[in-house]
Amino acid sequence: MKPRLQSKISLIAIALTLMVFSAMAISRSNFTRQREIPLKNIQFIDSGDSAETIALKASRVVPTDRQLKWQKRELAAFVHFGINTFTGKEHGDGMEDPAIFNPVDFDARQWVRVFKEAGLRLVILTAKHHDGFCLWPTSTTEHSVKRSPWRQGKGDVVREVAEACREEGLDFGFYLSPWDRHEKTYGTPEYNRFFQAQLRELLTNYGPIAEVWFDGYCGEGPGGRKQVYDWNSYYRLIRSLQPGAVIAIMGPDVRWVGNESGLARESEWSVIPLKASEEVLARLRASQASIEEVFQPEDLIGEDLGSRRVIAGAKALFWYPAEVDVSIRPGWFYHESQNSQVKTPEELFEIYLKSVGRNSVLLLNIPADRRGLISESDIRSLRGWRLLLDRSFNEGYIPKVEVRASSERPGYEARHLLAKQPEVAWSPNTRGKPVSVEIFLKTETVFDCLELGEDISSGQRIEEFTLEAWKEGKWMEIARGTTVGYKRLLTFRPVIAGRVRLTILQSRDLFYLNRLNLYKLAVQTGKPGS
Ligand code: FUL
Repeated sequence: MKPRLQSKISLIAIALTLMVFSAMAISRSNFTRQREIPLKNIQFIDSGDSAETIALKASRVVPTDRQLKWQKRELAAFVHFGINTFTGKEHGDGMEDPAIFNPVDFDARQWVRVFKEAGLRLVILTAKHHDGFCLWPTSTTEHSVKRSPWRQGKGDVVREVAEACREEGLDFGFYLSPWDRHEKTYGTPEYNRFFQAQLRELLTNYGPIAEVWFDGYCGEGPGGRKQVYDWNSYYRLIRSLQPGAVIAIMGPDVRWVGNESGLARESEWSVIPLKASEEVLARLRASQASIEEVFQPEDLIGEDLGSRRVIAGAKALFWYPAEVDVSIRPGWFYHESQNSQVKTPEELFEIYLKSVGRNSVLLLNIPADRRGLISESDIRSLRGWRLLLDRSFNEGYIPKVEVRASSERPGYEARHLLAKQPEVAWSPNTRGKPVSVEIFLKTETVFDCLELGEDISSGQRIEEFTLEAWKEGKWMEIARGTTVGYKRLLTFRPVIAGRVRLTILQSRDLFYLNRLNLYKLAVQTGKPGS
């Protein structure tokens, strides 16, 4: 070889080596940067962020402590009770005479005992509905229990329910309708001060409040006036007086699932875009404002709120989980005529699968009747429902004897999944390709439901998975899903097998799976893959 050619070749070799090394350095620094994205309640997207970086940022959005506590309760009771209970209406017009409110056998302890027995862990009471009648002796208006014959005008429904909850170990929260058809100041700035005063009373006089529920309904008040609600002032007040309370629906902590029929989405993301102006986002990012100072509520009813396609266009991502509110009866309030239309235990079970089983919290409305009690028909359904839940998720649990994963990280081994509710999650050590875990059952058994869960204190990361059963010498797919989140239940036609395989086909980063169980349900759900 000629010396000149030789030196040319060595120059090219040096250049190539340098290129390879710098590419390795860049990819290593990218990797380090990605690993360094801290876990946060809000992540901001930069204009140059790739789809991969956005997915990584999404994987690092986590709930606040109050959101985590709220999610772990899974089940809550909603109680619509008030003037409508006595008029038979769903929406009062604010002209009702307080004298008609007289629940002669009122017993909050009966309510709470019934709810506790059903497994509900929080009670949300309609302290004031759209008609403006207050269930507590407020100093803000005369339109309250004070002017009713009940307990000679000395009663306080809010106090009795809050105390009964405390006695039984349930949490307490309230619904306070911003729309007020009785209050004369409605539709003027004065009304915001009136509403704040009502909030202040409820937030200071009744012990710890776990949830404040703001209805989105903004109807007309006296003279056809509409109110411009000063949401941010309400949020600030709640945070200052009850920092542990989540603000739901028209608030920044918990979103409305988008329907009142007990149905969450098949793909229910708790990480979704935070919509706000550039200026607001800049202030949030610079910690010059907090979320409660700038959050503007809106109804999110679209089918896809958080897929990669949706987050690709986001400027910021935040943790905003879904709550499913649905009534045990056709109406929200008690109507005797609907006693034969109370949802059956089977219907409630189906709702459970499609709400709690789809990464949401179920807020089940059980209205008190005119006596001030939960009626017998509703109690019967709740008891039947609890029986089905216990028979399915306790007696129907299929024991596991061995677990083998294709990939696992020290400290997050798949064997933890042998427990029904592991303390430690399984997490793989390989990114970007499918990983699977094989489960060996004690014996060949019939099952028809898969339960999965992610440790959401590390975010929601799983995007696609399949479940297969080992049948006649080969793997057969029996279920397929997208999101998991806090809890995912998938039902399918009964399968007999002794060995199954869960494959996580795609995730936004290394995931933390902390629940993998199989069950034989006490109810035939009919449809596969719900
Ligand atoms: C709606 C209200 O108009 C209903 O009466 C009920 O309170 C429901 C939970 O929210 O917006």
